[in-house]
Amino acid sequence: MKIGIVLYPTFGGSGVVATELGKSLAKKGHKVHFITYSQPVRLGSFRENVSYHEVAVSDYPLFEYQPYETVLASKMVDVVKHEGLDILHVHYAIPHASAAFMAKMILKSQGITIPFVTTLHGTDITLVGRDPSFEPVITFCLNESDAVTAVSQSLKEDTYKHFSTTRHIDVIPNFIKVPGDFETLDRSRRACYASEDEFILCHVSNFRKVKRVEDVLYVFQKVNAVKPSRLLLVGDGPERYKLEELCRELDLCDRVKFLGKVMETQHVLQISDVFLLPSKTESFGLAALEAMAVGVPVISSNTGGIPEVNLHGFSGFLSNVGDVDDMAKNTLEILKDQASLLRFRKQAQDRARGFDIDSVVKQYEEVYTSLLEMV
Ligand code: GMT
Repeated sequence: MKIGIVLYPTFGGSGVVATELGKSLAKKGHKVHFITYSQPVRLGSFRENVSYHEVAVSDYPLFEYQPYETVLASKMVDVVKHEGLDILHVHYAIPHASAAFMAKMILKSQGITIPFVTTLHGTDITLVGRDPSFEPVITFCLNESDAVTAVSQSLKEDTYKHFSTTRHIDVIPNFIKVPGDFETLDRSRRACYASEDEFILCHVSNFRKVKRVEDVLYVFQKVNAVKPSRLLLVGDGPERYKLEELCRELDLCDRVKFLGKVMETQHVLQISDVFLLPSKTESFGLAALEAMAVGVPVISSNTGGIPEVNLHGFSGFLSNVGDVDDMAKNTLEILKDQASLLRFRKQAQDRARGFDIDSVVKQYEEVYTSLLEMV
């Protein structure tokens, strides 16, 4: 198949899922065309069956806001026509689904039929999408997409709750390639961040309000008071400055390291003992799955789709949003002795195996095939 993938090229979960999906489809022999405004961060170097088409928006002085959606739709038309695409798969509803609809209509007027799949990732429905200024467009796009997928059952239910649509939504979860047994992974860099008797707690996100990274600091403070530990914070975003201030207030600066945007988060995760994800809302929690895949148990909130990934008492623990006392208590339960930590590490990795990339990518291929059979 020739597949066009439209995505946000950044470190965000939707971009990571879209890029890894495209890479995996290309490995299976499909021709994959990424369409977005800059090279996707996880795409890496030159690879077979993969092309990247840049959407370049000119900076006309007339426009206060550049019309990205229009340029994107034009680029989709161009790539579909000249590369002979069979299907478009857009990740994140805004503005990718509406641009895809426009491209589809333009192509139809030229006698070309192209179905498009919209994958909902979370904030496009739970935060941004609920903004009344977007609602009519999103509802329309959900109804007009040839197929809609959501990354968790919880996101599917949220979509029905917030938008007046009854269209069918397939749940296709985030996925991961589990590397070898966690005990064989290289932990030598651990010594750079912690002494042998200290634990390493870790958090990875885009430091937006919804991630509640301040709770990570509060949990860390409580854990560190009982078991000397270090905290590694990966990522960057709007809350970073406030978090640095909070670190100073809590007198934790010498124990907390802000690592910034790290390309290969696996390297940080595999030297960690516990991963913290206290989000206010989270449609799936890809960051937690990435931690579990390298044998790191997860302390998380019990919101959105997280309980579909992190199993309470097995791959980690779940607490109510904001309940930092419970999160700290649960972290200490995991860290209480080596046997407990080892058990949780093994269980976390076992749980991650349920989201194996090969079986999940097959589910997307099935959606494509069923649409192409209808064309
Ligand atoms: O988590 C973010 O803020 C990034 C966001 C995105 O849209 O890129 O991630 C969303 O999509 C991921 C991939 O499907 C999910 O694993 C995340 O849970 C989801 N984030 C939220 O729902 C807050």
